[in-house]
Amino acid sequence: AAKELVLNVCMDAKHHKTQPGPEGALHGQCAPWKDNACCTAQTSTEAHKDQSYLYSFNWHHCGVMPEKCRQHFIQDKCLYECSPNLGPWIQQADSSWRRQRILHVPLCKEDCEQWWEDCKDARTCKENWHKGWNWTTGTNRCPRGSRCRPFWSVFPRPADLCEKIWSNSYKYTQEHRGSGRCIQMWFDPAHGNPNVAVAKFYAQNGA
Ligand code: FOL
Repeated sequence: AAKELVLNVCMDAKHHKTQPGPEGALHGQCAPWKDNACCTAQTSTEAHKDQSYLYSFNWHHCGVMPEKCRQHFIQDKCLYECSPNLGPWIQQADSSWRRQRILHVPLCKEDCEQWWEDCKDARTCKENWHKGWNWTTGTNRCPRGSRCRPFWSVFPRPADLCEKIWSNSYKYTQEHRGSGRCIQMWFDPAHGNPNVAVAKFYAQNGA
């Protein structure tokens, strides 16, 4: 009985709906979640903007982020804001801006590796993007003493990127897309949402 409590839920965070449900239309890369989502249409639109009101977060803090890399950050934002299938990994966060967070979501190997591949030449000054920025201008800038370096240097392996950038929201796994054992950031909604079965599996077998 306890396992149902973590299925089909939204985390109690900054912009999430209290319960998942259909959203006529979601914007761009968030569209796959429209039949059952934790994000509103407005949040899905904001997830595509460079300096959205969601977190005032600037992807271009070390020069313009290449488009192919930016798409992965948009997809990460869509999964984070819209997915109703992250329940097994929701934890209390009790930070200033959210009561709950996700921890150790098992990301499919290919999704992590493609993210790293498409971002390896982008630049950043920080390994953990949750903390330690200079916010004096209202958006995040590199803190004193940090230097802009390529992602391949800040995150030598794909696991370093996927795990460290959002404080272990994700866990890098050896599980493959379509296996039912890992969460996909990218999916084709024509075949339904593959993460429904993944949440069920981990609710039953332990996250
Ligand atoms: N994507 C995923 N997968 N997991 C996440 O947890 C996640 N979180 C965000 C975006 N995408 C995500 C939210 N991003 C700050 C910085 C980034 C951010 C939200 C807030 C921020 O205000 N940082 C302050 C510290 C704030 C505090 O902890 O009190 C800083 O010091 O820079």
